[in-house]
Amino acid sequence: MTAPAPTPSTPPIRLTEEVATAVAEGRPVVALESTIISHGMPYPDNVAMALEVEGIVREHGAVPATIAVLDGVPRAGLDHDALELLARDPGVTKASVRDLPHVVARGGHGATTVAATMRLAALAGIDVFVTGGLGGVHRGAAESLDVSADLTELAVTPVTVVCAGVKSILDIGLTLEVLETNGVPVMVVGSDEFPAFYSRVSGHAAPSRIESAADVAAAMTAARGLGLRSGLVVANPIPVADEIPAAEIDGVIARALADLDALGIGGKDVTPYLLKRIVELTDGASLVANIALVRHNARLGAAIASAHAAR
Ligand code: PSU
Ligand code: MN
Repeated sequence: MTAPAPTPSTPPIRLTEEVATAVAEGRPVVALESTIISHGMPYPDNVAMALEVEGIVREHGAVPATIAVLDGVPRAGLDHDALELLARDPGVTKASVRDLPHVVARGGHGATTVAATMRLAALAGIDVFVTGGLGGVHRGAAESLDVSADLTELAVTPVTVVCAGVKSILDIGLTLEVLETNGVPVMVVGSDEFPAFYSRVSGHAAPSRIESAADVAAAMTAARGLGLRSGLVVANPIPVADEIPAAEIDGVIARALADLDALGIGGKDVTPYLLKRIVELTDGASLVANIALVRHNARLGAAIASAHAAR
């Protein structure tokens, strides 16, 4: 039997010329996700945040590449119209890895989660990715088995994810356990404690502590040299000035979780519901903190991409 002739195929992901050139020349590029735009923040704060974060990445010497699927085509690098569509079109699917084939095959629009963005960033040749918060092991997962595909993707895709830790809507301890099981390096910037998104403290120790973007770049090089195929998590604690104290946010989160239960919401709608409810219950204070920490992460991510490109 002869092997079937290769079918002429289109590239799996379309890069803008700017992103393609930067990747080809080994210049710093930072991937950005799009579920945070479509399902993580209300309109129009979401599109304003997306544009501002791209600007911050540029100011800090890297090329931003926001990733999404549009009309069935995975893309790295989006224009203003595309960001606007993701921000306000209710027909945009929240796309994790398991959703990608269907969104692509039916020619739909998909806003990519951390997991799906990592997968597409790797296809595009981008190895640094900035977001706000990572998905993880949900509280009550012993019963529900609700564990974000972000964690399984981190086990198998070599992309560095800059985040502000994980929210206490999740079980932070179990999330760190699963990352450990999967061999994913977790490094906290300038703190001995793993951060809890809105607050700098979580009660969980940092698996490892680093001090600078250069330290992350060195760890990325070491991971590749050692043949690790996993991603790296860089947890960047929210700046002190923007923090919501744990004591304050914990009550809000408990209330949001109770409302989730009462409504019987499950599956992929859990995280978007909780984020929206927390914004409501804090009168928008959680949104202000969320945007502040994404800005902070964008500065660090651009510095990591620059330090890594210089190695
Ligand atoms: N956490 C946030 N904002 C977000 C998300 C998580 O603070 O927008 C999004 C990210 O895209 C993340 C996804 O990858 O939710 C996780 O969803 P799930 O738990 O369904 O895997
Ligand atoms: Mn889930």
